[in-house]
Formats: sequence, C-alpha cells, structure tokens
Amino acid sequence: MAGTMLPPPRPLLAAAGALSFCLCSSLLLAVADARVHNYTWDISYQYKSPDCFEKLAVTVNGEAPGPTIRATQGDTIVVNVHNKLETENTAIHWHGIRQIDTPWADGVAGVTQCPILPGETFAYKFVVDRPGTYLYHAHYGMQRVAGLNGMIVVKVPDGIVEPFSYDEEHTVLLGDWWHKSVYEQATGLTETPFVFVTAPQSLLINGRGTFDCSLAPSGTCNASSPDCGLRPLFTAVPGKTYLLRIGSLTSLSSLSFEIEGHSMTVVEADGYYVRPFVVKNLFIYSGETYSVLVKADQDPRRNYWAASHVVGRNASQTPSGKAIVSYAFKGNNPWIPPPTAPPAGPAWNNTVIRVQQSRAIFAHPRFVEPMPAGADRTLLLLNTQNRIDGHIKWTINGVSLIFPATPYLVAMKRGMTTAYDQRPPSDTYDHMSYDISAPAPTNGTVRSPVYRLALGSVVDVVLQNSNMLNNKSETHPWHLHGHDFWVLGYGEGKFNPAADAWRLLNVRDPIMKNTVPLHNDGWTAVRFRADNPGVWLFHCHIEAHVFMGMGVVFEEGIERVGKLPPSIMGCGQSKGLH
Ligand SMILES: *[C@@H]1O[C@H](CO)[C@@H](O)[C@H](O)[C@H]1NC(C)=O
Ligand SMILES: *[C@@H]1O[C@H](CO)[C@@H](O)[C@H](O)[C@H]1NC(C)=O
Ligand SMILES: *[C@@H]1O[C@H](CO)[C@@H](O)[C@H](O)[C@H]1NC(C)=O
Ligand SMILES: *[C@@H]1O[C@H](CO)[C@@H](O)[C@H](O)[C@H]1NC(C)=O
Ligand SMILES: *[C@@H]1O[C@H](CO)[C@@H](O)[C@H](O)[C@H]1NC(C)=O
Ligand SMILES: *[C@@H]1O[C@H](CO)[C@@H](O)[C@H](O)[C@H]1NC(C)=O
Ligand SMILES: [Cu+2]
Repeated sequence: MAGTMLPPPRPLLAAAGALSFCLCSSLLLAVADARVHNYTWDISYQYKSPDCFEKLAVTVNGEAPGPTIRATQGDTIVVNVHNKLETENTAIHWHGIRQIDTPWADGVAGVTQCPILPGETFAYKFVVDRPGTYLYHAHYGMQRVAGLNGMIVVKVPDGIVEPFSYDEEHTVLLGDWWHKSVYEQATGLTETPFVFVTAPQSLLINGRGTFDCSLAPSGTCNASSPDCGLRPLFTAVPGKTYLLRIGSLTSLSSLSFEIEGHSMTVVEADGYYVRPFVVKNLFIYSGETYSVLVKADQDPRRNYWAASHVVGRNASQTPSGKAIVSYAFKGNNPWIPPPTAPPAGPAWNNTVIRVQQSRAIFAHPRFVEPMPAGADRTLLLLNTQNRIDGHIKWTINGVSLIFPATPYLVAMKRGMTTAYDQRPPSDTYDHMSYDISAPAPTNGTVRSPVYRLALGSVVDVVLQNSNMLNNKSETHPWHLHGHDFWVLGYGEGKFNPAADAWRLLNVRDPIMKNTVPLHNDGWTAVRFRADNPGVWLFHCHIEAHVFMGMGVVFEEGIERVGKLPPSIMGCGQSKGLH
C-alpha cells in the first residue's frame, strides 16, 4: 500500500555548491554551479494593439507578453516586482514550478500571499528544480485576461543528455484576446443579469494577432500598428530539426495548433519527457505546455502557416491565430504570407479526437516516474454550474470557492481559525443518483474551505464533468499548484468508483503533468503525493471559471512550512503581522 512507500527523492539542489551571482543581461561565463537570475520588473498598464485594436494591457517592463525567463535546472530565480498599475493590485504565479520549501512564492493572491499593492515591490525567489517548459502569469482576480504572462524555459545542466536532439529551439506562447477590458468582463460575470465574456476577438501567437480593422469603430484599430500583424514565427534551414516549446495561456479557449505541411513529434509535456508521438494538430489547453520537434523537410521555396484554432467552443466566432514559418532560401521573404489559404483546423465539436490525443500521452520509457500503487484518499469532485443568490457560479461538490481576505497560507500557519471556513468540503458527492446530463438541480454555497491532506499521503482525484445551466458540457483544464500529478485516465460519462477503479490504472507509464483537461461529458483521474508543505490551489485554468468559484484549496504539512516572509502579509487578519 501507498503508506509503506518511501518518500520521493528530494531535489539535488540543496547539495549544490556555492551560488554564483550574475546579472542576467550580461551572462557570459558558463558556470557549473547553480546560479541566481535576478530580474527587476515594472508591472504597468500601457496602450497596446496586439491584434491591431488599441487597448490597455498589463505589461512587464512595457512588454506584453513579458520576457522569457531562461535558466538551468537548479538555478534560483529572483523577480523583483514593482506594481506600477497605479489603481490595481497584482500577484504573479510561476506556473509549473512546485515551490518546494518556498510555498510563499507561488504568487496566488488570497492563497499564498496578500496582493501586491500599487507602488509596492515584492520579491519572488524560488528554485527551478526541474528542466522543462513552464509559464508565468498574473494570479489576482481575472487580471491574466489583461495580458500579464510569459514563459519559463529551464534547460538541463551541461552534460545531461535529453532523449531527443534538435538544432535550434523557439518558444510559442498561445493566447486569446478580447477588446472588452478585464473590468467589463469581471463585472458581467458578477452582475445580475449575468453577462458571459463570450468568444475572444482574436487568438494571439507570441502576443501578436490580426483583427479585421474594418469591423472595429474608426480610430480604435490600426492595421499598420507595429504591435500587431502577421509575422515570422521562425525561419528554418532545410533539413534541420527545431524544438518548439509551446505553451497556452488562453483565458478561455482550448486550442489546436498546427504548422501547415509539417508534422510535429511531441517530446515533452509540462516538464516531463513523453513517449514520442506524431501529430498534425496539437490540442493544447490553457496552462499546458508541450515541446514538439519539427523537421524542415518541405519545399523551401515558399512560406507556411502556423495556426491556432478554437476547439471545444464555437470556433467560427473567433478567427484563427496565424504566423509564418519560412525557410532560409535565396529570395525567400519571411514576412510574405504563404501562397495557400490558412489551414481550417479540425472540427471544433469533435471531442473524440481530442480525448484520443489526451489518451496518447505516456511517460517516455526511460523517464517513467514510479507511481505509488494505491491511494490513501480519493476525492470525487463534481463540477457543476449553479445559480446561487441569483448569480451564476461554478461549484465543486456544492462549494463555490471565494478567496478569503487573509491568505490561507498565513491564516493556517498562524492558526487564525476565523480567517477561513473551518468546515471541511466534501470528499465526494452523491454519485449514485446524480444526473450529470442535466443542469445542477440544487443550489451550492459560496465558501472558503480547505481540504487538509496528510503530509506524504497519496491522493487520487477524480474530476467529474456535468451539464451546465444551458444543459451543455464543456472542457475545463485543471491546474494543480505545488505538485505534479500522474494522469491515471480519462473516461466518458459518470465515473463509478465501484466499477471504474480498474479503468483508472495506467500503472505502467503514466505521464506526470500539472494541468490536465476535464473533457466535456466525461471524467479525468489523477494521483499525486501530498509531500510539499504549504497551501495549494487546484483550479480550472479558464480565467472566468476560477473567478466564478471553480477551484479547491489543498493544505498539507502546514506545521512544516518554514518562517513566513512578512512581505506576504498585511491584508485581512494579517495586518501588522511579521
Ligand atoms: C537583485 O538586484 C537588486 C537590484 O539590483 C538588488 O537590490 C538585490 O539585492 C539583488 N538580489 C539578489 C538576490 O541578487
Ligand atoms: C497607424 O500606424 C502607423 C504605424 O505606426 C502610423 O504611421 C499611422 O499614422 C497610423 N494611422 C492612424 C490612422 O493612426
Ligand atoms: C457558431 O457561430 C456561428 C457564428 O456566430 C453561428 O452562425 C453558428 O450557428 C454557431 N454554431 C453553433 C453550432 O452554435
Ligand atoms: C459538428 O457540427 C457540424 C455542423 O454544425 C455537424 O454537422 C457535425 O455532426 C458535428 N459533429 C459532431 C461530432 O458533433
Ligand atoms: C435556489 O435559488 C433560487 C434563487 O435564489 C431559489 O429561487 C430556489 O428556491 C433555490 N433552490 C433551492 C433548492 O434551494
Ligand atoms: C439535457 O441534455 C441531455 C443530453 O446531454 C438530454 O438527455 C436531456 O433531455 C436534456 N435536458 C433538458 C432539460 O433539456
Ligand atoms: Cu472551467
């Protein structure tokens, strides 16, 4: 049983030698030891036109998306965040970084810290303990919608060989974009009558898109703006192989990404090597990252489309995201649109092919992370949409999560029992009689509770989808902070604990991830070890959905958390604490 398993190995980092400091803009020496990368970021609103429509965007040092953080496994990242938003708080989450021994640096306002006030500076300091492709983004209210996001690339140390090879690498950050402000969106979700955010106006590739300015009021959109438009993704040398590190930080959309005429070999998912598989379209959900190999093996005399398409929701309401892949060939101009029509993308309503791709992802045979044979606790989490006091909310086993004024981490560490809801949420729901193919019949409650997990225990979570109030079901990408989980499996319909337990167990080579889709009309099962002292959010990565309560909070080993930095305090009941 799981209880007798040894704890997983701790990262080697603590054993690393003396840290050598560097200024990252002027890194010249290759240092064998772990390094500290020290960034200073001004977070401010700026007028930007990422899809040619001008609007305010939250920027990092004036840029949206923010800079890619590049480091080597074992390095320390320091980001000094100056909040220059003037009238708005912020907090930044380092997505996929487990924050071992630094749970206060996870960057979730209300869970791991107080929000950073305008005019204040907050220093995030954490170790990137695994190689792979990760992300960062705002985690305050729905602020991510306004643009604060970027990528983190963690390389393997020199001398470590990866299970694939390539000539060059590029990052591809996918997003979706609205012309309504984040305030209008959030207000629509909370007011009565409810107004949903609706379909995004554009899909962005590396922060750039092309909106048809003839559809915008005059003076708001400029197709010649230097911020926007079709641009080269990369230029390939014929015969060479490229590693694309692809991440999605869409606020709503599930995507399909493809490069016209080229297949992609998937080699990494959320920082884990996968058993390589070849796709034409890569389905990617918000919060996921994949690395793919692309071989420059097509006619080099022309350019090709890179394109993203909405899937899982009506795709005809959002034009596809587009960029250009060109070849280094005499006379080729990498800015010229390809001679062909952009790819149409797969049928947006074809759930079957999306589930098939989810099921095709296994650990690389030489990098299987041994999984405990059983779980100490199983959580059956029913996702429903409910009407609560006239508002539309998402609830998990009847609870719609609202972040308390005092961050959970501070409240729990300091024993502030009135700062959050002491009544534990339910481990299960009435799965015998609940009808998942009907809108939720009961009302839920808006609360701030926490699942307390035994430190070191093994937890299985089965996420169960159900029909929304409009009697349809849709995909929710669930993201776990502070851990990676083994993906046990995906199923259709309602998970039946008695009959389906055997279907769960891919014990041979399950992939580990930090984000996983809960497909429409189905369930998804994951397993993780609660071995990282802290308080961790687990939530739908659709910005509107977590804003409407679609998340839960896990705590484990709070007594083992080190001394909290005073900089995370100052709000709610943590005023005046240090
Ligand atoms: C990072 O740089 C800032 C500003 O240059 C400096 O004040 C701070 O001490 C540095 N921190 C580390 C850990 O190097
Ligand atoms: C559109 O942007 C271009 C490039 O910055 C600029 O030259 C032009 O004046 C702008 N047009 C309008 C109508 O603002
Ligand atoms: C999808 O959206 C388009 C454009 O708004 C609309 O014409 C079509 O009916 C929609 N399809 C479905 C299945 O809702
Ligand atoms: C998807 O929608 C199209 C047109 O709206 C319809 O013909 C097709 O049957 C649908 N496919 C699935 C798998 O539902
Ligand atoms: C649910 O809430 C609605 C509106 O607030 C109310 O009319 C209805 O009676 C409630 N239903 C139950 C089962 O509590
Ligand atoms: C809701 O949709 C399901 C199919 O998912 C259907 O069987 C059922 O009749 C619908 N219920 C209502 C109230 O429309
Ligand atoms: Cu969701």
